[in-house]
Amino acid sequence: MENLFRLKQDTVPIVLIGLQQAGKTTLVNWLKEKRFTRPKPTVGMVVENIKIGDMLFNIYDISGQEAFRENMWKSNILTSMGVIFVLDSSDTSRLEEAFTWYWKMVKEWLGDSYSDKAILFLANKSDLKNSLSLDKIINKMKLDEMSSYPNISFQYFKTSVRNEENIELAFKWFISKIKLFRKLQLKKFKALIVSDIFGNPLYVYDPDEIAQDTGMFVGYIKALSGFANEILGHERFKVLKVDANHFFISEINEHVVLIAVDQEEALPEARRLSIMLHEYLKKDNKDITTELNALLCD
Ligand SMILES: Nc1nc2c(ncn2[C@@H]2O[C@H](COP(=O)(O)OP(=O)(O)O)[C@@H](O)[C@H]2O)c(=O)[nH]1
Ligand SMILES: [Mg+2]
Repeated sequence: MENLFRLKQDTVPIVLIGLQQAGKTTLVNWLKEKRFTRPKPTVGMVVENIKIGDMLFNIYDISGQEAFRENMWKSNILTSMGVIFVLDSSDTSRLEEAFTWYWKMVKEWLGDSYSDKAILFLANKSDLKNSLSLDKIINKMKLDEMSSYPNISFQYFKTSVRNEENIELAFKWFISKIKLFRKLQLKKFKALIVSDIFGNPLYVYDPDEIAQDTGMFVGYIKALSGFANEILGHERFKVLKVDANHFFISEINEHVVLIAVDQEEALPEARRLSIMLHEYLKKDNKDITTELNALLCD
């Protein structure tokens, strides 16, 4: 029997954002195939599972189109452990636009209540003659101000996917930060309920009786109806705040996973576990009880 032990490790949700044409998809392709490509524009969002070092990343490559930014960037960022922001350093005409969105993310979406987040800033296309120097980018993007966000680990690199400049180095830094956060976020779950889409429970861990009864739980499931507007690739999720608890609810195929955490900083870990549970439930063997008990109660 394949076990859920691997739930304790790996598969980390990461968001890749930036304006169109910055090189996001090219970077994903390089991570997958170690070669430089000329991808077609990304439509909506593409999710890729990519192994880097000993970590499996669940990378959300989100279209830079304006329509997607507010919705898709925001909700994915809040529930991810790290963000990679890609800038086309040769495109001075859109630097201002990149500036606006970058700081919207930091100030409005991450805010100061949010902790344990890594932001990797890539000043990409450094191989192009007209690309701005790193100093200029730091200056124009006001990157020095990132030091006033102690809860965000921030680092920038001048990169070229084309020449493979600094890509490995940048990911080395990123992975080391993510590993640190993972450790800090464990053990913050208050409840975990897995059900079918009708609310019939397959697994219930709820020592504090937060969900109280299945009826109430089904109520939460009903709240999922809003999902229709928030489909994120193959994954549908929603974050609700009820009293002191944050609920991460996700629906994939015919399963719903509901995780309650008392601190929002544990939401990325909730998302990570949810993704893995859904992957596991897709398989024939649906006996999750023993191993989830071991995971949550040890
Ligand atoms: N010269 C150069 N071109 C790049 C680099 N990275 C990506 N590109 C090119 O920039 C274009 C847009 O890249 P893409 O990944 O589709 O951008 P996205 O919209 O951010 O996903 C493609 O033609 C890429 O080949 C780079 O480091 N140097
Ligand atoms: Mg793309």
